[in-house]
Amino acid sequence: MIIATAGHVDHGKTHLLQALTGTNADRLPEEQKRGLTIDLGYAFMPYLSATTQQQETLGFIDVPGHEKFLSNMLAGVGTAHHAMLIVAGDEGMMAQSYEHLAILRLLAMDSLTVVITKSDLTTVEQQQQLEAQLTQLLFQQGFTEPQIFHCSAFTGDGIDVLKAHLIALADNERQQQNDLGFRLAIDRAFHVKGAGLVVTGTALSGNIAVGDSLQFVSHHKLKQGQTQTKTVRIKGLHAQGKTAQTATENQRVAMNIVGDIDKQDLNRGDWLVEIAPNTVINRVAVALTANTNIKHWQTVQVFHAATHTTGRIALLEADEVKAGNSALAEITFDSPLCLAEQDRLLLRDPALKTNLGSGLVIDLLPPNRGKRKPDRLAYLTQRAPLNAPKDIIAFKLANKPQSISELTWQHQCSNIEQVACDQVDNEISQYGDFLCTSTYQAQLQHLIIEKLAQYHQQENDHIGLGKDRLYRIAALNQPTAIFNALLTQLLAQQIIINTRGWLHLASHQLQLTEQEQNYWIYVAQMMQTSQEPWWVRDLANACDIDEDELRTLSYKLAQLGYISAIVKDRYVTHEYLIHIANAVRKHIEQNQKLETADFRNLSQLGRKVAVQILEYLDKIGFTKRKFNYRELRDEDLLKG
Ligand SMILES: Nc1nc2c(ncn2[C@@H]2O[C@H](COP(=O)(O)OP(=O)(O)O)[C@@H](O)[C@H]2O)c(=O)[nH]1
Ligand SMILES: [Mg+2]
Repeated sequence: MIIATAGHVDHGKTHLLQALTGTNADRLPEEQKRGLTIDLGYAFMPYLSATTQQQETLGFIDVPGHEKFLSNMLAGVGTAHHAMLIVAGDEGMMAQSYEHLAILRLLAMDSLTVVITKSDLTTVEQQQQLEAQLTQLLFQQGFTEPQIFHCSAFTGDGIDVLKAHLIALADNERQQQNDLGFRLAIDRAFHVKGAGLVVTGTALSGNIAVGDSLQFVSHHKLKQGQTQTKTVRIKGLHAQGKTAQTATENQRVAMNIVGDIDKQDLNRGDWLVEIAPNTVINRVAVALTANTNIKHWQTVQVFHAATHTTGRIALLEADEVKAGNSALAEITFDSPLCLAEQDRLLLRDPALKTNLGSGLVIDLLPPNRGKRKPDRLAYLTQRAPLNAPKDIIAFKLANKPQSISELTWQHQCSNIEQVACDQVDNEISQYGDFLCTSTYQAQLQHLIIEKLAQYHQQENDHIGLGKDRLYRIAALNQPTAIFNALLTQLLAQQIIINTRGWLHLASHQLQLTEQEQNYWIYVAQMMQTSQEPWWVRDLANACDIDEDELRTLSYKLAQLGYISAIVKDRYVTHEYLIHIANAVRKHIEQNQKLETADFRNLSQLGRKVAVQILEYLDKIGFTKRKFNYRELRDEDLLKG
């Protein structure tokens, strides 16, 4: 376990840690000369655990109290789950005591221990008075069970009682979730003679052992838009200040690493992780807790773990959030952060130097559009109170199919399939990288059938449509792997039929009467006499059939897929279409594109009718128009 200190400058934080651990955490020469903490310091306290009956170690991060070094203070408390607020008994609460207390509240520390120190300088009455004042203040701030201790670093008064409390706290720490990926927020890097590069930091989650490999995520590289990570190997480890073979979450860790990496590549706030994000995170959705009034599009400083950036808050529900309230928001970063879901961001006003609030990350990939649409807000409202990864994953799956690789880094969890299957009542199927519930599959199949029926109603002169186009109208933005699998099922069940490459409902199947069949043989022969598409009127004249009668027959022939209307009333035979499609396919395969002039050459058609056919091929989704040329869109269509 790690406990971070907090409190006003000169209130005795560093001396208290020395009394608890014997270590002076002010390690920089300048700090020792000035007696002032500037950067983070570290100290360790060995103890015998009552639960494990083993020698364990409690780690401390000592932070500077001076407001000038607040970003260092935040890098310290940003990675710890437990804090100790230290207040000098002779001075009481001062500016940074209040400020740090607000930060600890906003970061939702698992525990807060309050220590009134320098008891050798105060009377018992003074101590009792301050304790009463603090109890009230803490209660107002939402700390319902404040633990307040009195001690002196000079006389040792109260140190043993405080120690016993901290040990009990460590022994009761929440059960570790060992299936999470290892994450280390780097705070220092240096060279050790003979060993090489060493980095230190706080392990936020997971386990690691000597010999393991990790991915180095650099904020500098993220800024340049690079998500590519570098692999490093762990040559040696220190956990909680001692040589170790393994290290685990909530420990201070020092690692001797090897890899294609130099000390100057490493900066405070960078990461060593087991599972790196595969995308740059520039914008996230958060559950916002406001500490002051917050306005829409306000500029903010964003602190995360041991790093920080600037950005803006987009409020999703109103133009302003009042102090003390919660709201849904998006935060856009000026430079990307390496985040996981449920990470907490501290938000400060860069100009006023106040704590604006905090944001709990609830969506790492918010949609580009419709961030304030009612269904999006409803989704976020339901998502916000969920805590455990298994509950969040179940919720996401109930909403839509999920990519396993995305869930893996979003939740830093390497056995997503297992978690998903254990949790969701609904049966889960896997299609490629996607997981999907049976309810969702049923919904999507239903939608495919519904869209196809609609299509039949609207385009009653055509038998059906190609797979690509059906995907676009029925399963917009859904994973193609799932769509393909479901379509295959529908085809196998003969709910959907594939006739000459056209997909249509089984119910949408016609048959020609004997007379119509005879007409069709005759019409088909006539159509073969010309390479040009036929207008119904011309065809009726040529075949000597009543024009209206032929028009009705043509609809039916088109529904059956024998002929196709390239524009209203103008038809080509299916064979002709395949012949044209083959020529187009071949041309595009050889030349990557097809221009109108090329098409006229290969079809030997006049300009007007050539354009009609080209536009028809676009409409059915065989080709796609770009500028003045065309590319293939669904090359499986019209194969004969
Ligand atoms: N009398 C007394 N002085 C203390 C005690 N703890 C710290 N101090 C003094 O308070 C000053 C600030 O202590 P320090 O630990 O550096 O405070 P920090 O800035 O909160 O880390 C130093 O001059 C210490 O000698 C204490 O328990 N009793
Ligand atoms: Mg200090």
